[in-house]
Amino acid sequence: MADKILVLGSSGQIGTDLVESLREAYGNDNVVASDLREPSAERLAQGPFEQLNAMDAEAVFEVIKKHGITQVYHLVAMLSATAEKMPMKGWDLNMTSLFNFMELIKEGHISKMYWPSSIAAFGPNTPVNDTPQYTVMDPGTVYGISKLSGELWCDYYNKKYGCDIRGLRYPGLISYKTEPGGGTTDYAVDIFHKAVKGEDYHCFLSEDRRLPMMYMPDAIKATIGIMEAPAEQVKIRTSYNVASFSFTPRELNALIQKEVPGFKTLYDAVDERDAIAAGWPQSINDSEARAHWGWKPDFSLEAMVKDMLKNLK
Ligand code: AKB
Repeated sequence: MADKILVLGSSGQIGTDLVESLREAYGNDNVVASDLREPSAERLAQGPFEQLNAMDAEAVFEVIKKHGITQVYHLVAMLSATAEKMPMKGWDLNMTSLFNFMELIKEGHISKMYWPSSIAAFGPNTPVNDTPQYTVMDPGTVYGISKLSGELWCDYYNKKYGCDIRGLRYPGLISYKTEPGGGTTDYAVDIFHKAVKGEDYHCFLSEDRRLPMMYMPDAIKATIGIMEAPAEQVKIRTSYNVASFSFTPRELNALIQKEVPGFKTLYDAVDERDAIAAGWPQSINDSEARAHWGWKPDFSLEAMVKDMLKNLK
């Protein structure tokens, strides 16, 4: 029987690109997009869509049964900056939606699930450079606490009940199709939108704040890669470190300037997101993901900058 895939959060930054790639690989009708928000007319025309609240266990179960869903990509989350403004809402959304689906796997209604973690699961006492897979994890944000807790629950459901749940610790993700919403790493997308409009960018992180980042095509490759890997190769069931490149706002600005002469970034809008970023790693060691299931990114930092500008123009 062909796999039937449900993508939750399909109108978000990752979901938009992921649905497209999954539909190319599995066929439009085998990938059900879903989101709390109403879909665009374009999205609706491309294939099945369900408007769904991932917190509503009954509604979720109905959608799973209606479409005979076998695999779920669960991309619903409140990101770091927004969750700091509404801690209990962030915790509730991030955890309740996860438990709804873990219970469905446990009861045998679906066979495989993807649930992403983040570099936010690390914290101020984590080694900042070449951060290993196994290390101190003391997240200082609600989002990070929910990601670390979720990772441990995914591992528990795997060990205790044999649930096939897989995850990646995403760095900041850069994409041109959909803008991110509510994250600390969003500046690395916002800056490109200003550059192509010929405007200055007022950055909310300080100029030397280095963070690990990844271009969306590589994030999609990693996401589908871990889901398609044979189960025995996915040896880590909390979540895998994955890495691509790291840069500071100053370095990104310099690379954009090479392509867009006259572009300028000003550091006059630094806010509380800079303190969040200060508690995160600067670069990530992903040797386990490379060794276990063959992860390898394609895009260099320079290639990403050129591709972003080309597509946004
Ligand atoms: C955020 O900035 O909150 C996210 C993340 C690193 O998970 N992009």
